Amino acid sequence: MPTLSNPLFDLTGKTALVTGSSRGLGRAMAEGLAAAGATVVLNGANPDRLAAATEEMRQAGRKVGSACFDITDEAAIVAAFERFDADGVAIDILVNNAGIQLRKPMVELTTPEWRTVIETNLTSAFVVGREAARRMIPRGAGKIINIGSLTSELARATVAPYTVAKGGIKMLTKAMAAEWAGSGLQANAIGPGYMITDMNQALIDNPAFDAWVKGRTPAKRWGKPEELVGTAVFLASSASDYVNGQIIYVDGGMLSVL
Ligand code: GCO
Repeated sequence: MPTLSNPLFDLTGKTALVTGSSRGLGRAMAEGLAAAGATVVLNGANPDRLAAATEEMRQAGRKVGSACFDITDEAAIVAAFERFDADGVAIDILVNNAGIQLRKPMVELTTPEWRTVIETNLTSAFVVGREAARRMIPRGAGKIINIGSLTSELARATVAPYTVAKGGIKMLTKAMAAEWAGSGLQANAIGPGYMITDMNQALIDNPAFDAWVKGRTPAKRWGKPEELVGTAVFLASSASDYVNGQIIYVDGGMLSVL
């Protein structure tokens, strides 16, 4: 991980909670925020996977803790933030990353399946964001980074609930800015393009889809999770103190071309 040269991007003394950070994009962003000086609180619902990730980062010398809770369980979220309060942990940076994908034509989709994706990918960002903001507002400062998607802008067949949720993430980010910017918080979003993750492995392994991504993306390749780190550090740092309600696409140019 490259070292920092500009204090604007220095996260020393800050604590960052990254939901869904045992692996994938969340883990990559957690590593990057830690490399920029933050103390990172990893989150996941699977205690074994979370403990392993936490230990790996601790062995690497990172300042890291963990909070095991399911981001679809409001009581668990509230209890986690009450534990932060009791332990004197102030969450300065929240990355609402946790999410799932469910690929199925809408005519075959059940309503419970629809609700599960919306709850996991959108409602969770509201609930965790609300709990974080309730603590950030009295401090007059805080950074909220929601993770959107190319599908925050464009739809793809068979991923309707994911698309609707990620479109909601874009507008939730603006709603957070509308209500909380005046209290010193900055709420923004990152829209990853087609990234190499476990969630996308089935697509990567599909030669036709792989060729489509490489042909449709000006950069002619899938993105790497660590390629989100620069944008995450920017939005988590004082370098973005006058940036609010924005979504920054890290997509190899896909959204910019027909
Ligand atoms: C899909 C993928 C996408 C990517 C990403 C693109 O099935 O099309 O899962 O949704 O994960 O969100 O920005």
